[in-house]
Amino acid sequence: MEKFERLLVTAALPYANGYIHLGHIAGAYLPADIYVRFKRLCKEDVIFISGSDEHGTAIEISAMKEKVTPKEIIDKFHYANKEAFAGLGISFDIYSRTSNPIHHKTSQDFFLNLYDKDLLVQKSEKQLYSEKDKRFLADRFVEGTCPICGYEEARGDQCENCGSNLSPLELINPKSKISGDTPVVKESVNFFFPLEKFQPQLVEWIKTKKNWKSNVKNYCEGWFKTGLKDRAITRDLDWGVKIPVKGFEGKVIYVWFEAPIGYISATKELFIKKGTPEMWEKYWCDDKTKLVHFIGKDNIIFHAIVFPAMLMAHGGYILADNVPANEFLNLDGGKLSKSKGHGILVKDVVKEYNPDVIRYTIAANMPENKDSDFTWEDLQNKNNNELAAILGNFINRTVVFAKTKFDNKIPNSKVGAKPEVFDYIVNQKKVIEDCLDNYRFRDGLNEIMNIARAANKYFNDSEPWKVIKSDVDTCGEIIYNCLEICHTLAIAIFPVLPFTSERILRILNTDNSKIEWDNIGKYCLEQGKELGEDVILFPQIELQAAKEEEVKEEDNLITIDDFKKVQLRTAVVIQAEKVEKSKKLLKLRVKCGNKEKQIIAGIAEFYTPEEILNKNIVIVDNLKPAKLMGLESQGMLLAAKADGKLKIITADGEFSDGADVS
Ligand code: B3M
Ligand code: ZN
Repeated sequence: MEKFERLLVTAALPYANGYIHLGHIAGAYLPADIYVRFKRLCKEDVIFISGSDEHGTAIEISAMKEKVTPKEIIDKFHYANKEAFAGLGISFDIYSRTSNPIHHKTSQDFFLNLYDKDLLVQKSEKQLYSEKDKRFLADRFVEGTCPICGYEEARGDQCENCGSNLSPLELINPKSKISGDTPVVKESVNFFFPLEKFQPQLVEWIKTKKNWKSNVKNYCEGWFKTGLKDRAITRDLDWGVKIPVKGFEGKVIYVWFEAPIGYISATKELFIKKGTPEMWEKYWCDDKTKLVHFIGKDNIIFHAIVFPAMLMAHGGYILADNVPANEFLNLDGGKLSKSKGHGILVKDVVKEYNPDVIRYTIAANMPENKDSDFTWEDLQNKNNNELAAILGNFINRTVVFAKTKFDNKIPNSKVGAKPEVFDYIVNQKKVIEDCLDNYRFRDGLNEIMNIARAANKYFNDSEPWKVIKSDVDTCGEIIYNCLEICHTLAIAIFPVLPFTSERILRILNTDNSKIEWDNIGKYCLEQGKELGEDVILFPQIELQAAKEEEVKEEDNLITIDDFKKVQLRTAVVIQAEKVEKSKKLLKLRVKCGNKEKQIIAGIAEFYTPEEILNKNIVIVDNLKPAKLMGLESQGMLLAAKADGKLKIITADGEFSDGADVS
C-alpha cells in the first residue's frame, strides 16, 4: 500500500433521531463497506469506524415532539440503526455513540487544547432567553411572526411560508416552543473557531490531493473563493457535551464540532475493547496511516474543511488522505411507493429482500459523480437479469453438472493445463483493484461481473454436455475448472456480495481459509471432495407492476385474433410432487394428447400432490418454456383466484386429455 501501513476508514455518524434509509447507504455506508471488505481481503491492516451522532437540536426537538427524553430517542434509534446496518452486512469494527463518556472526555480535551493555546475567540451576541425555561433559546426553539410575510408560525431560523432565512431576534412576537413563554433579549458569550486563519493552510493541503473526486474539490474551491469565516463552536443548549470552562455552565459544544471527534473516541473505545488501549494513537497520529472519510455530499464542508482545520489547530493528528463523497440517490423518483407497501428504510427492506440484492442494486447505481436513481423495477431487473442470469446461473449449472455426472464430487483434473479463461481472470483482478482503490465502485462491480460472464462463456464454449459422451476425463477437467472459477467468484464478489460469497462456499463445501484477494484465479479446491447442497442463489423476484393498477378498462380489451393465439387444451396430471425448498411450487407431469409436459405450478399452498393427481385440468399449451427455481415449466395451468383462495379449472369427466378449449 505505497507509503501506508494501515488504514483508518470512517463512515459519517448518522443522527440518532431517524431510521437509516437506502439513500444513506448509497451515500456513505455501502461504498465504505465495499472498500473495507476489499482491503481486508488484501490482508491490509484496516479498521472501520462509525456510530450514532446523538447530540444537536434536532434530537432535542424530536424528543420534545414525542414527549420523551432525548435519551429515549437516541436509545431507540441507535440500536435500531445498528441492527439495520448489520442486516445489510455493513461490517463496522465498531458502531459507537457520541453519548458515551469517553466521547465527552475526548471532545472536552480537544476543546481545552485549543482553548489553552488561545486559539478560540470569545464573542458576545444578543440571544433570546426564557426566564420561565431558564435557558437561552436556540433558533429552532423559538417561533413567532415572520417580519417578511407575516406568517405566524415562522421558526427561529427560517420561515416555512416564504422561505426567508431568519434569526430569532427578527421574529415579531417570539415565543418559546418549550413553554410558550415570551423570551427576553440577553447577551450571551460563545466560542468561535478561527477558520478564516486556516484558509491558506487548507488551500495548500487540498492542492496536494491529486486523486480527490472533482465534486469534492470543486466544492471546497467554492468555499475558498467566498472566503472562510470563523464559526461558532458552542451553543446555549442543555443537551450535548458540556463546555469544560468555568463560567460557561449551561452551554454545550456545537454538535458539528464534537461529532467528527467521535471518530477518534470510537477508535479509542475499539482498542480498549481489544485490550490494547494505546493502539488508537497508531491510527490517528502516525503518518503511515491512511485516513479515509466516506460521507454524502451534504457533509463535505465538515470533513474536507472544518475537521481538518480543527486537527491542524490541535496538532499531532494525521489528516484525511481522501474524502470520497457521493452525490444523492433518489429513491423511486421521489415517491416512496408507500402505497405499494415498499418502504425505503433499511430495517424494512432487509426483511423483504436478500441483502445482497439490495447491495448489488445500489452499488450498480452508486451516485459517484452525479445523483442517480433507485427503483424497485431496477432491483427486480438486476436480480433476474444479472444476479440470477449471469452469476447464479454459472454457479448452478456447474454444480448441477458435477452433481449429476460426477457423483456430486469435485472431479479429478487429470489433464491439468489451466485454460485461457484463467489468464483473463488474473488480468481482471488487477482491473478490479484499480477501480476499488480509486473509489470507482460501479465500474468495479461491472468488472467483477465480467468474470462471471467470462465463466459462462467458458462453460458454453467447452460444451461439457457433449464432451462427457466421449471423454470423461476432459469433461472432469472442464467441470473442475468451472468449480475453481466458482471459488474465485466467491472471492471477487465478496466486497459487494458478502452473503452470497458465503453461500457459494457452502455449496462448494469449503471453508473461507482460501478467501483472500491474491487467490483470485488460483486453484484452491480439493479434488475428489464431496460438494455441499446446491441452492438457488437468486430466486426470481416478481413485483406487482405499479402500472397494473393504472391499466384502464379499454386498454384491457383484446381482439378474437389475440385470443386465438392462446392454445388451451385439456390435460391429465400423471405425476405430482413438491418442489424442494419452495412453499409455493408443485412439479407436475401432465399428459396432453400424445405428448407429456412438465409444468411447475404455483399451487402448493392450495393443493397437495395427492389432491391434484389424475385431475383433468386446462393448460396453456403454447406458452414459451420458462425456468422456475431452476426447473423448466413447459406450460401453465388455469386456476381461479380470489380472496386468498385458489381453485384449478377442471374438465372432469367430460373430455379426454388433449382436447381444444376455446
Ligand atoms: N450527523 C449529519 C448527517 O447525519 C451528521 C454527520 C456527522 S459525521 C461526523 O448527515
Ligand atoms: Zn415569511
